[in-house]
Amino acid sequence: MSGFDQKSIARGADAARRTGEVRVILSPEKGRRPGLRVLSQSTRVFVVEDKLVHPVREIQELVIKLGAQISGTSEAANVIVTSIRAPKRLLKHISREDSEDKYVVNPEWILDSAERAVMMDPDDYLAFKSSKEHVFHLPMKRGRTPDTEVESGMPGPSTSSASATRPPRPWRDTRYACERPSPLQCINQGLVDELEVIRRERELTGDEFSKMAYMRALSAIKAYPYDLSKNPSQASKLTGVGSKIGKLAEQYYEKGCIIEAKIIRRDKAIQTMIAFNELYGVGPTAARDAYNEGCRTLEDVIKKGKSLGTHLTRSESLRILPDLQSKIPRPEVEAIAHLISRMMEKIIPGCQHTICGGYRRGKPESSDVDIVYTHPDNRHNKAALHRLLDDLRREGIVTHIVSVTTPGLDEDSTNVHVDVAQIVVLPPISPLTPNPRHRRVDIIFCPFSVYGAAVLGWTGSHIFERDLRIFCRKEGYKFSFTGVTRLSDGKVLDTPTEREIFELFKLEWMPPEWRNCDA
Ligand code: TTP
Ligand code: MG
Repeated sequence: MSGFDQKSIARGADAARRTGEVRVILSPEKGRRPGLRVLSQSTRVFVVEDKLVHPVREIQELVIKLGAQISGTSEAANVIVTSIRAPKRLLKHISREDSEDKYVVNPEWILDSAERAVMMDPDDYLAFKSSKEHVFHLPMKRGRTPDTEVESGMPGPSTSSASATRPPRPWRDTRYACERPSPLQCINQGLVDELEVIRRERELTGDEFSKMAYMRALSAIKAYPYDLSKNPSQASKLTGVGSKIGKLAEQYYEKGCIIEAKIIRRDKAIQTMIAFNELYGVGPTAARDAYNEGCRTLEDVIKKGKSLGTHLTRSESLRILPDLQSKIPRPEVEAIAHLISRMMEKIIPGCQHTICGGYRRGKPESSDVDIVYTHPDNRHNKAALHRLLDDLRREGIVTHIVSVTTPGLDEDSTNVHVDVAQIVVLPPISPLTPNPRHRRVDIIFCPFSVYGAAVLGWTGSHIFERDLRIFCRKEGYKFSFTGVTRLSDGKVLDTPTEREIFELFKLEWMPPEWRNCDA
């Protein structure tokens, strides 16, 4: 049981003690994955030395050998290993909070995991019963009710289109998410939610490779319209699901959960980073950096100037934070779009618009409002959005303009002039919003010639968009919400409607309600 340098363990532990870092990577060769991954990489173990029968180094080495990490402090760990059976004695080594909130298990958890070559359920190895109910849970996906019973292939609760109730075509095992009808809630949603917990952890801890593997797998399962509980081994046969995630699917149907996801759900560090990540303007990397720099509350993050770009003052950010964190029900999305569109109509009559984003895909609640505008007469284009913002500000509807950009310089864009404004609005008092809240709104104004691309690009979901871009490259085009470029001659094609783009790419039409390829 060797190959691990004692000094590196001590160094990692010291570093963790100093920085309180979440991730302490202690593999023998930097960047190399352990050959045997029995425990998961998201598992960070702190070993309490007192009363241990085995030398602490041996236990630590075994933890690393099995693919998990050693934490130098109990604070940085999500599993605490101890032979102590008396809670009072344990409190000499770790805080009460850690003893109550984290998995505190006996060393047999590791030894049995090693012997059986599978991560054992820490709930079966608790050092003692905690008197406290565990309070940390990953927030469920926006607008989702936990454990909702769903009928196979029901796309979502709220769309008006008749196509919404039935998949547009029979299921086929295909590689690209944009070819697979994917409902808002699928028949195997419980499994998808568990895999999403792990995907999110990989995203927040910066493991891009593993994140992509979970993303592809959960997206393939999201589209699979048959009940996997009847045949769990079927999961690994789906394109995009490897044998490792296939095994996790089997574990899910055997045990009712994925053990790694269970540990992550109770991981306060991950919960905290998720909360940071949900702040406007804080990506997964910034969330991780903020945590590693010692931020523990949203206020800490805002004080560090990490949220909402640099456009709002600290006190402003804190004041409107609770509003921005709350989700927007569909009727309010519609009311906000109506309000803005009425003003747009006054500026340039004859404008067209589509409410895109999650709303268009049928989500019952959204975190923002995404509206794409156009006008058949191109003369109106350039000033339209700026005039709209002036009017909205004058009426007191816009409270903050976070950014106004004209994409075009980055390599993903065409040279087509498209304006994008990220704003915060405060709708007027009305029967629908007797206590109005600040809401985030993205407004896109594009030429009529690329309206289809803009609507398609802003409808999502993210995985749908990602695979759409890969799919269209295969067909000889580059897709962006600023237009479709033919790669052979660099020409930006006229795509005033979404359907033209599907036809161009030889892609079967996908109704928006069936583009929910993310968890
Ligand atoms: P979002 O508003 O970020 O996401 P959403 O509307 O799907 O969900 P919600 O607002 O409720 O959280 O973006 C809208 C769509 O635009 C998104 O589904 C896909 C597309 N999009 C990208 O493809 N890439 C991006 O970087 C962004 C910001 C959006
Ligand atoms: Mg949105």
